[in-house]
Amino acid sequence: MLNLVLFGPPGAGKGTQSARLIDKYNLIHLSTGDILRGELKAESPLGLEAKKYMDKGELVPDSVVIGMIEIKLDQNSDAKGFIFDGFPRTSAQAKALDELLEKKGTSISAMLSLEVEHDELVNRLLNRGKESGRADDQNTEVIENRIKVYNNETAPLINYYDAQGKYIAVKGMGSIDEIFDNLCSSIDEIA
Ligand code: B4P
Repeated sequence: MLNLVLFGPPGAGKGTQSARLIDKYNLIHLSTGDILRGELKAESPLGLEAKKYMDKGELVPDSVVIGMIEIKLDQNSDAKGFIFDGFPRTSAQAKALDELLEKKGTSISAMLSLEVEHDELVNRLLNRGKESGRADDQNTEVIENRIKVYNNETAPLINYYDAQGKYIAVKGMGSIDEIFDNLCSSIDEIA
């Protein structure tokens, strides 16, 4: 199986690039952000609880997102592999993911980390906010908090995957096509 963690700060292009990678490599896309927004739209109890955190740019509690991923893995037991987009975001989530995959006799193949400059992240998110109406993309304070939370709680996962020999840095500045090519070159070396 090819199991990829697509990693990077908010606005790095994880969702954008995942949409293309799943077609090329025939993988299942698991985005915790998309799943949470789906719950929010359906106004489910989980979605309403998650909204409190998402609107402030804070992380939703680990137990909630780990449970969501477990359900999705079980629903896709015949998959050729997965792209994990926006998950894991904490060390508890990374450990839980390793355990869930081990139970299924598989593991993470690589963690691809998109590297993008701070000002470019803010510009991309504000642009998306204008086009999509996403509440967490419209307010500069919320965006800065998401980047701060990423630096404090999520970026340390680079060390976690590096220790397993799975961390690959990928240049995330440039056009969407150029970044896609960068990602494919890295994947083709390990696939
Ligand atoms: P996510 O949905 O994961 O959102 P994100 O990290 O902000 O976006 P992403 O990185 O996918 O966006 P993309 O670059 O593709 O999370 C939202 C919230 O959900 C979190 O703040 C948190 O509250 C919660 N959450 C999610 N997962 C969680 C977890 N595991 N644990 C706890 N909480 C969790 O796109 C950004 C924009 O840039 C797009 O408009 C795109 O078109 C544009 N773009 C992309 N590439 C570009 C390029 N090369 N050039 C120009 N524009 C580009």
